[in-house]
Amino acid sequence: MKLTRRSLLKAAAVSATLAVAGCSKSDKTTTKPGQDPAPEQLSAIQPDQWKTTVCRFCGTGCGVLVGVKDGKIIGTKGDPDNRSSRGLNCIKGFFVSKILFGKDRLTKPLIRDDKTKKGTREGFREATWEEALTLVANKLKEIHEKDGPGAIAFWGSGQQTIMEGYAAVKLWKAGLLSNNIDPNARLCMASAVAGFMTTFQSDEPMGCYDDLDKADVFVTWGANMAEMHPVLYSRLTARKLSGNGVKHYDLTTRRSRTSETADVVMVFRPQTDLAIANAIANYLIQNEKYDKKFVETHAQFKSGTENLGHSIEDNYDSTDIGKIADQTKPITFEEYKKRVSEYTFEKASQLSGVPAKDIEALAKEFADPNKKIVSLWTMGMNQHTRGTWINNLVYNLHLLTGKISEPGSGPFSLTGQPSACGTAREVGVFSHRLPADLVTANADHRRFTEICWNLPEGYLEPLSKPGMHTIKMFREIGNGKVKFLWSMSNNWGQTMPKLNRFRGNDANGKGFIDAFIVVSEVYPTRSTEMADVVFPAAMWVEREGQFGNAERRTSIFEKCVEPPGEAKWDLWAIVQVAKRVLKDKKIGDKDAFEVLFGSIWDKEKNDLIADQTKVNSTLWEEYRRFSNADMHKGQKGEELAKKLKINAKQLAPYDEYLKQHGIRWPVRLHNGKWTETLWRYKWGKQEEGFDQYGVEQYGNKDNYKNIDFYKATDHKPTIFFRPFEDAAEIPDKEYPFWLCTGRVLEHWHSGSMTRRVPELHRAVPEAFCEIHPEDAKELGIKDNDWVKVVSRRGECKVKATTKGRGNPPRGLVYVPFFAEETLINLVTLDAYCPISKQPDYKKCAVKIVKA
Ligand SMILES: Nc1nc2c(c(=O)[nH]1)N[C@H]1C(S)=C(S)[C@@H](COP(=O)(O)OP(=O)(O)OC[C@H]3O[C@@H](n4cnc5c(=O)[nH]c(N)nc54)[C@H](O)[C@@H]3O)O[C@H]1N2
Ligand SMILES: Nc1nc2c(c(=O)[nH]1)N[C@H]1C(S)=C(S)[C@@H](COP(=O)(O)OP(=O)(O)OC[C@H]3O[C@@H](n4cnc5c(=O)[nH]c(N)nc54)[C@H](O)[C@@H]3O)O[C@H]1N2
Ligand code: SF4
Ligand SMILES: [Mo]
Repeated sequence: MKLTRRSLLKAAAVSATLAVAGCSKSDKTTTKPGQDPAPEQLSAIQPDQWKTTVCRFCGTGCGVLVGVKDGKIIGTKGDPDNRSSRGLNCIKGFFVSKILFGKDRLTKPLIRDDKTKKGTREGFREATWEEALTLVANKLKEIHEKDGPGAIAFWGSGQQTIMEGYAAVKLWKAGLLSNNIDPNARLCMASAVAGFMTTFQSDEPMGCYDDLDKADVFVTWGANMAEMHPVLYSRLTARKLSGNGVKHYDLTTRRSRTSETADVVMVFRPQTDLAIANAIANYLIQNEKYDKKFVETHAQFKSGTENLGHSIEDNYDSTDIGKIADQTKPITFEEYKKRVSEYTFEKASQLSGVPAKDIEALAKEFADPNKKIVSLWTMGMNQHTRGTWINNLVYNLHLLTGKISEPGSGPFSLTGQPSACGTAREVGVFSHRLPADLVTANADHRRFTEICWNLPEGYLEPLSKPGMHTIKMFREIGNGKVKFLWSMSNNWGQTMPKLNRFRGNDANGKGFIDAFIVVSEVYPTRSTEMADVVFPAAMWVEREGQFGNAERRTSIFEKCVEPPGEAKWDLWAIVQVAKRVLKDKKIGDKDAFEVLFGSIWDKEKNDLIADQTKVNSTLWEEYRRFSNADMHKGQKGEELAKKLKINAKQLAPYDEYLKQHGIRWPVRLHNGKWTETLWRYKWGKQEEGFDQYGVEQYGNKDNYKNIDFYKATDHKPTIFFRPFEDAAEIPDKEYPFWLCTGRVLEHWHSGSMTRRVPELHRAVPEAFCEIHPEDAKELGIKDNDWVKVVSRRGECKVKATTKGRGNPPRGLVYVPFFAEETLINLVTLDAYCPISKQPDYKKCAVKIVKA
């Protein structure tokens, strides 16, 4: 579609309705003409102070200024000094402060007295913190001692603050020597991480949001940015409107809001993105349209284990194929060329249903040396049983053409949660990881961690054995092997795939789990229903914290108000449990709690230090040691720091992040100023955003295009041959539809927060099942009829619509997962990518029955 008047109006409408401009700082209480003010903002009352914060929803990481008067929030607005969002907020950010005020906030610790009521919101009594903490610590200790570190589990979140994640990792990995800690980011970013690590040996994007202002071509490879990253999407549409001939290709399995403004919409059969990406690579090679010199200088070729089958059974990881799923071997360019040659446009078109001419058009964009291309993706590529592969395949295209680490060109993996990067990935809240890209299986990495944490040599050796990734963890909870679970800032009782493994109405007769469950929450949810103990948490700006967004920007949000009732900071609860669990334990000849958490403990008051800035900055300084070689100069970690190239992720001192309204790592002290990096691996002036420090220290700045992928083995990222392999479950006669699940603009995940904001709730009050009009007609289904969505695992009841925001093709239905009464995850499949272990919520087979 050309940019016609109609599409132009649509694009403008998207940006206008989704993004609300922030006022300038001098214009504190008034709103601009044409701007839709929140009721609070109409107030004539002046706040005492505007606090600097960031939105607690998506990975865009928009800045939000919070107006506080007499200890109460009286208004919010976009932060013009936040360089990720430049004053914009979407509708969720606009209403974010209202999530604090739901009528049923949890304000007291709860203990379940009546176990027969497990699975409901009844059977609890209120308790004191002392009683609840002691109970939890005793249970944890008892199970840990009796059944070992494999029987306990912590499930964290990309919505925890960075230091909450860090403290949890320290307690679990160093305190309890258990690798059974994993985040909800496993459901979200694991394939992206595995993609980065396999291709570049270094996590997180090389580029940044500034690329959106400079690109000539955008490709969304499975992302509904208009609804899920609205502020970034408005930046993309702004570039389209201002740039000359800027084009957007939307690859998707269903027409979404994002498709509406795209120039070319390529609706493909689920999973066949693998074939499309390969066909583009094949075209580039066959027609010698790739950048030969770039490939010679900067790339190596590999293939990996193939015919991986599917991880549907509990023990997939220990099967012959499961064990070697991540193995790779070097191949020559010629071998790569030969194998990829199978993927002609015709073949890709046949598999995907996308016209060959559209695939060719996109291939020609990559072939054009003068075009700058940004690839963007989120869950379409990550929630995929070949998620690591498809991430690799998109990197292939940018490596083959050298369209990477250049302003305006690069592959950009979007993150979902506000701190998926900052928390889950950077401090290593994963079963196989340690802070700063280090992994538990590597002896040098464990040794370096011991140095940073003042642990005796060899202390972390027990971590060399892998722990349980999320799906394994929950399968083992269902099977009774994991006996203790503590979850924080997530709602697994609703968001985990194939919920019937532990929700009770399982076809295999499994009942509710009998593990001891602790849930840290702010509202009653499908997870607190299954809890034995509920810890009431302080949320968003009721405490001070840091988030790290999709473009490597770390930001601080200030504490603005006190939490309600006895709700407490999650980090406080972690340290209080640690205090009790580690009582009388020694590390070497020292007190274990003192070694791990002594620096943030107020001995006089026998409590966590009250000043939250002090707690966060103390832990931050400790965490910085993982990323700053300078902090090890002249000490025993110096050699290892050099060997591990740990400087690659430099971080600034804590307070700089508030002063600068967020900074993108690597951060370098340059001419006396802590300066951020926009394009990693590209040599150039630091003050212009290029990676002077990393390249200078570890790389070669005179390389072709002045790029050096210094973290990659031999400084060469990998171009992978990865074939097309089909989805885990494919529609058949009995279950003839693909089910795709996802989100809507107004709601956040399980809806626990956004459904308590009246404006957001009213906008989308219930879930729905989008279906193609012809399919509906054939089944005799009219709009708003109740239907049952039934899979081999379970079913749910929901209203059908043929007039939703999205338009699925024939044979595919779409249901969002925000509604706890719908519980679509009773229907989904928990097959995962054998490398990243991320499950695929985007495809399984269902039938639709009129209810
Ligand atoms: N409003 C709102 N915004 C959010 C969130 C929210 O809950 N609400 N959550 C945040 C989080 S944590 C996340 S992870 C992101 C999710 O952001 P998105 O991934 O953009 O959203 P989803 O609705 O999960 O997924 C929709 C996309 O999956 C694609 N897809 C489906 N099957 C396939 C396939 O086989 N291959 C490919 N390549 N694509 C496929 C569809 O085409 C569609 O573009 O949103 C973040 N932003
Ligand atoms: N069917 C289907 N399921 C999916 C997906 C999908 O596409 N389809 N996507 C998956 C993805 S990508 C993701 S990221 C996950 C998200 O899954 P979850 O993270 O499990 O879901 P959320 O609703 O975000 O849960 C966060 C919870 O934390 C609570 N909370 C808020 N603030 C605080 C706080 O400060 N402290 C504490 N302790 N709690 C707090 C909120 O009330 C909320 O209930 O869902 C996954 N599930
Ligand atoms: S939800 Fe995302 S896009 Fe919207 S204001 Fe928050 S961070 Fe920005
Ligand atoms: Mo996510």
